[in-house]
Amino acid sequence: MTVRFVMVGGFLGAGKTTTLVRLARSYQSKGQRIGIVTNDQAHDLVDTNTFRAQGLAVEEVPGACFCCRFDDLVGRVGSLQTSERPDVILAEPVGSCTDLVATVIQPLKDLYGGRFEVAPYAVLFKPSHGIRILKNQAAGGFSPKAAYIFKKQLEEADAIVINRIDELAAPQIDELVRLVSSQYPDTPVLRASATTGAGFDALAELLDQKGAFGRKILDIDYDTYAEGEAELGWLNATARLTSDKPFDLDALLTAILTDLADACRALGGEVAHLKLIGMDDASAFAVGNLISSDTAPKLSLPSGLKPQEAELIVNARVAIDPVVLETEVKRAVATQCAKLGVIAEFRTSQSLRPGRPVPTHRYAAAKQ
Ligand SMILES: Nc1nc2c(ncn2[C@@H]2O[C@H](COP(=O)(O)OP(=O)(O)O)[C@@H](O)[C@H]2O)c(=O)[nH]1
Ligand SMILES: [Mg+2]
Repeated sequence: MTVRFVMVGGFLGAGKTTTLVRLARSYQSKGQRIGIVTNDQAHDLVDTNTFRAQGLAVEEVPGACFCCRFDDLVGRVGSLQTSERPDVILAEPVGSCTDLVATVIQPLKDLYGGRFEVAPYAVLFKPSHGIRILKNQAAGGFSPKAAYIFKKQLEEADAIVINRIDELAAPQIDELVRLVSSQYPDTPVLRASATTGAGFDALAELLDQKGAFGRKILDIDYDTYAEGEAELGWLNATARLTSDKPFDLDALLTAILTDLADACRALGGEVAHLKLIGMDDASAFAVGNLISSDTAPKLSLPSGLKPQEAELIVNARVAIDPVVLETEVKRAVATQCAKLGVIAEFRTSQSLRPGRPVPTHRYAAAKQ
């Protein structure tokens, strides 16, 4: 039996995880079984835990992007097929990855056509950085090479989905559609909000289409791509939080995000995405996010929890030296925990610059 493979792309913090949770619920409401595959350059993913905490079956491909871990991707999907017998696989690639049509979609169609039916490739547009990048305003706070990745992600899309329309006024949305359409004239542009669900009927309809999709092979310079990706500092860490009295988990996550945002701003490093998940021992959880240096931290999934013990996972992607980022994360967590009488004991910590992407397969032309 073939399984529908739905991958949704987009830059760091564009709304992929939120979108996939919403799509998962929509497929489930139609009686379809789903499985999710997450992906990151490092281990201990906030996203994996965010999906799992919401009762969704998830496997992860850590350590490099799907394109460089293609066989792992197929293997993880195979595990989900055994355990979940899904009708639909939802896949979330790393938000700094591009060239996915040539390295993931085409190989899946060509080598595993009997197993997978690949959906059109939708890419989410992140307004907070995207408007500045498409208007060539100082690369949206990033370097021109990181902005290059952002643009390439949109170029290979079968459809560009302007996300977060709930935060924009109607004339701003219209202007944004014109901006995107003028630079990607052959690509349909959808308007959506992963938070409210606006535009999701159209997105679901698009993803159900069959035909000549996933065929836009990029003309891409891997040196620029690799250098752009390597400009981002990456930090994944886990910590055990303990206190002799109940503490406000939501307030703690917000305080850590605010502290880190201030620190990154002072260091001059644009935030691509900071995300935190705090989980108590009964699997209740809170998620906090910051998606750029000029937007406010947000508790995207508040918990109302007052635990005495919790697990904290921090995933940070910021345009600064990863060693500095790691130091700042540990300082911010310790400082904000101390204010609430909480002791933070770091268990794991991985900081890195993403390595040069070396895809397992790369199709120079579309075969399927
Ligand atoms: N207001 C608003 N926030 C959103 C929307 N989609 C995602 N977010 C928030 O943006 C942040 C990043 O979203 P996430 O799904 O983790 O992005 P990802 O990095 O692409 O997976 C989270 O705080 C989400 O709650 C949206 O449509 N509207
Ligand atoms: Mg995500």
